[in-house]
Amino acid sequence: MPQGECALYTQSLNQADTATPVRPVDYPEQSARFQARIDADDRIEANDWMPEGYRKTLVRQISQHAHSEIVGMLPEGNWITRAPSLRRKATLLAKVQDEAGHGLYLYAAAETLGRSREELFDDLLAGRARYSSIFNYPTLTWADMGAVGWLVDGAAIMNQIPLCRCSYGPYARAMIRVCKEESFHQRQGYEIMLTLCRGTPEQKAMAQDALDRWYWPCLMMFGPPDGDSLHSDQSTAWKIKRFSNDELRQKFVDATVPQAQYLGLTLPDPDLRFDPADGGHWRYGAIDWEEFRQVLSGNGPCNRERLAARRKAHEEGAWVREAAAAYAARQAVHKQAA
Ligand code: BYC
Repeated sequence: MPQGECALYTQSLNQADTATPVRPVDYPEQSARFQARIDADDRIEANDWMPEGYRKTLVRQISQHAHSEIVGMLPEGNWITRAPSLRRKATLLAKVQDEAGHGLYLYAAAETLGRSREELFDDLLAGRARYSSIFNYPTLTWADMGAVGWLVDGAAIMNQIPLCRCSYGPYARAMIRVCKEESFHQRQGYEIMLTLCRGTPEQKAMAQDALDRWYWPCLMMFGPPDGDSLHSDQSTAWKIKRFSNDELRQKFVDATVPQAQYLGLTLPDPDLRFDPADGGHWRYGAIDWEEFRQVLSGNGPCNRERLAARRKAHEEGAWVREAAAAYAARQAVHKQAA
């Protein structure tokens, strides 16, 4: 396959290249040529030369993203058996299955950078890898399915649309389909909220309660404030990131306020105010960054439960992996004999 045409879902990467040992230093001339390609908005492909820092940053971000999708199935999976109607159940089931698909595209994209899915998954199960803070919160009522779809998927879209233009081709291409599906997820969540808000006073109160619990953690999804962001400067120079954490957070708040108003719900932020400067923005109050730090340190409401659930699923799926490997080995023997 010629350079630059590496397809995402194949095993056809140039094996010699991916097996190249990690270089202890990057080469200044190659680095300068690489940066020039980035500056010219060229797409970097799996077999292209890249600085080790770029590779590592991408493996970190893409694998964290993949883990988020897989762990993110748990809070919503919790409600599949209790959805209030067949239509709601079918839609929620489809959404949760989509998240599994996103995880798979993303693990495949990370594999193009030379780390296997097994290694990445081991990192998650051993607690060495991160996944999004948001999935460490519980889903307590059916209204949470509305709030998660509307706000969590809404925040995900805000963050992921710019990733469709990320400099690394396989990641950017994976994001295109992910974003289309996230749009459907966001709408299904908003429609649940709308139905509850047009229902009985009890249903509307349930929607408000879900909004109260999910709003602030959703603002934290965008990462620490720009001044505390470790990776933003380098990731921006490499065009992995196109907007800063705070810029995306502001866009999200600006989009969410009118949506909440339409629902007749109140955002749980007494300091929220409209600022006409700079084209008009909704300025938000102080975020509790201590809560964010606690969740990242493993002390969120559901951190232990989430990892335990993933470990259990992994152990219970061992026989499927073994059967698939045995089948593949037998097929290889048949192929050789033919
Ligand atoms: N949670 O230097 P910074 C979804 C970490 S999937 C946990 O700003 P960066 C969905 C960060 O990793 C949603 N950790 O980092 C799925 C770093 O620590 P390390 C997931 C966080 O990478 C199913 C440290 O804080 N989306 O929406 O430049 C159902 C410093 O941060 C978080 C993605 O993964 C967090 N929220 O920027 C429904 C998108 N924030 O690694 C929905 C791709 C920060 O040095 N990822 N940290 O130990 C990104 O765009 C970027 O990685 C981030 C952070 C904006 C998240």
